[in-house]
Amino acid sequence: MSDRHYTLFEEQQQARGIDLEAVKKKLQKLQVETPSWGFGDSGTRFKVFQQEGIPRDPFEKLEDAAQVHKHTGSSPSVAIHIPWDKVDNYKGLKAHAESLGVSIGAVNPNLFQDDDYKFGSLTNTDPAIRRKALDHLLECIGIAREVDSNVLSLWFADGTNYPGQADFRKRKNWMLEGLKSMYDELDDSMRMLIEYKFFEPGFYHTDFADWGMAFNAANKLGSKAEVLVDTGHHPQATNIEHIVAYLLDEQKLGGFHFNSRKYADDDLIVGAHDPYEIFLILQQIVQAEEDPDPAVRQNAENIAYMLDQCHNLEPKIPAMIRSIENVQTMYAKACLVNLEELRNAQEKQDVLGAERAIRSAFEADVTPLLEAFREEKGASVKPMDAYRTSGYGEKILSRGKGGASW
Ligand code: LRH
Ligand code: MN
Ligand code: MN
Repeated sequence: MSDRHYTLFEEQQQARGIDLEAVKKKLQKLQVETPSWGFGDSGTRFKVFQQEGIPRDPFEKLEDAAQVHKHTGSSPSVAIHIPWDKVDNYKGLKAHAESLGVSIGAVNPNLFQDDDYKFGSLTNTDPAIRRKALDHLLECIGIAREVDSNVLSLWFADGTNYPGQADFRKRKNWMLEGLKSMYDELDDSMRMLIEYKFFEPGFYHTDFADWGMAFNAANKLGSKAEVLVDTGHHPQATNIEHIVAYLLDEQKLGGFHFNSRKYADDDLIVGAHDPYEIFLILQQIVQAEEDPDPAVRQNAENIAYMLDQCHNLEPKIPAMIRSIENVQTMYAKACLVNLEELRNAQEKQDVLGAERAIRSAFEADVTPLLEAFREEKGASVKPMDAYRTSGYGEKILSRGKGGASW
């Protein structure tokens, strides 16, 4: 993209009342974590296809994640999942990340792949299993300390398949009891994010089925507990941006797992289906970043942005790059809404004017802005192309097939 394109774009945006230098500063701050598990083999319940060149251990997953950061300049941390990323020496894993120019981000306990958790983890009727689940959560706090992470990201598969299978209220209380014991062990700098999902693997009820349940638990626990919104975890047509605005207003929005879906928890590349949805979510955040209330602004500044995607068919590293590009694109567009114009239209109850204020930003082509931003940052101007021609994809083929999978 030439300087001429950027200059023209800047003039057009200035005429709309938008300062592109301010937008670039905001883009600079946007950091999106990649998930270690998104670099491993994955699939559906029907088949996990093995790809060539998949990382064989957590160290190689970090190496692949570092490539995403190298080209996008915006994904400097990597979430880990325990025990998928279990190693003997977490300090060594941290040092390896640092040597690659990335760091370890959220630590995700795994309470869904052990036979003992068939009927629940923290919600199991058996106190010994509840204790085992709590011990794993505490182990993960210890791992977070070792890798210098301050985010514990919690998702519970706990749920049931049939009416009458379990006592909802007993489980609710066991869940809260376990989380409280975990909460009490967090360091002051740490926070725990509670992720909800309306179904799967439970096909009848899930203990944290929606944002209200996660929000209620986070409120009962205290200021170090917040809600995590995975964009794939809602019934069809849920207004996620409304949930996001509500949580921001309550200062309880802890983080995101971004991904795209058409039907259920599809874990596809961000923005692949309904890019307008991710734009509208990010637009609520941009509004909160400019809110007169400092508490709302502070929540907006502290959101942990993460990808949570699993690729069945496509190569992993470029899929991750595409998602980061798509988040950046939608965030850049969200920053192009003229908030004064929007507020004026809202005050005047000018429905069409307000809708136009939002829509006109979505329709802008932000390529010149993103390319200028990346160039200034020293990242690749065209991350996907740069990765494809870098030779890294060919180099890792020597790892062969049969890498890490879950
Ligand atoms: C559950 C989920 C959760 C898990 C991840 C692998 O569907 O979104 O975040 O940790 O997938
Ligand atoms: Mn998730
Ligand atoms: Mn999910």
